[in-house]
Amino acid sequence: MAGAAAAQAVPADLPVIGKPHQGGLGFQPWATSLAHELQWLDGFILVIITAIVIFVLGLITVVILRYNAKSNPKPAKFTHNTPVEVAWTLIPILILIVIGVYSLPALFRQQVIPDADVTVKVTGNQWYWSYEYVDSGFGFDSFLLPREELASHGYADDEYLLATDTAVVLPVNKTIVMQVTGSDVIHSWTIPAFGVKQDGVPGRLAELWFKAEKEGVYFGQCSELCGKDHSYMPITVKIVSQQVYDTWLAQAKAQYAGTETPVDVASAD
Ligand SMILES: [Cu+2]
Repeated sequence: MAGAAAAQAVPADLPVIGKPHQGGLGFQPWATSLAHELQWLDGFILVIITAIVIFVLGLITVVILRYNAKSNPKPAKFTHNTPVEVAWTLIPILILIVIGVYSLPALFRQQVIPDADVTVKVTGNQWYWSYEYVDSGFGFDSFLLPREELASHGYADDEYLLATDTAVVLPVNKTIVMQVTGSDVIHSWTIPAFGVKQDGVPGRLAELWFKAEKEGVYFGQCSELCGKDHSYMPITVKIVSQQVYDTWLAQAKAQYAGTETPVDVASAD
């Protein structure tokens, strides 16, 4: 069957990297500089807020112990203390500036879209994703794999609700730009390990970019509540070597030629 042709170009032993784990608390391993940066930023801000929480708890403890009615029967009556007020205004401003100095450049690196090596338009539909390889003139839809079809597509049992029948295949270490939109309601396309998430809004074309540094399988899920099957429209991305990508691309062009799935946003109901 021609349908399996392109998928066969992708090695079956691709490591699964971007996947949630039972009981997991931290981030998925990062696979792009964007994800690395935002995970670092998360740790950095965690240190700051932990220090603030400990400091405030300390102050409250001092007040409880030293200024309760028993140990301080005659309370002071003053209402202002200028040096303290200046300090509690300036110090938070300084903390916010420090956070801004590190977080704003990270934000700009996500939002300034570089020139793409590969551009893919992704459209959220109720309830599946459509992908168009706009440089190559083909596209395909991507549906949730039912439990009983996971094994035949090379996925593990616990990848139910993550694996799709057709995966987005992209080359490693190349700048990928995803143009994200929606055909009916707002959806949101994300791959946590890439540090990207973008709402797909009907009538608008938003963009996100990433450069994945590790070959592997990465999963995401629609992240904007979009109706009754919102939880059943996962995202599967396979990052492969340029050589494998070229083979896949040639076969995908043949397989999906003429099945481009342009979305007429104006007529969406
Ligand atoms: Cu959704």
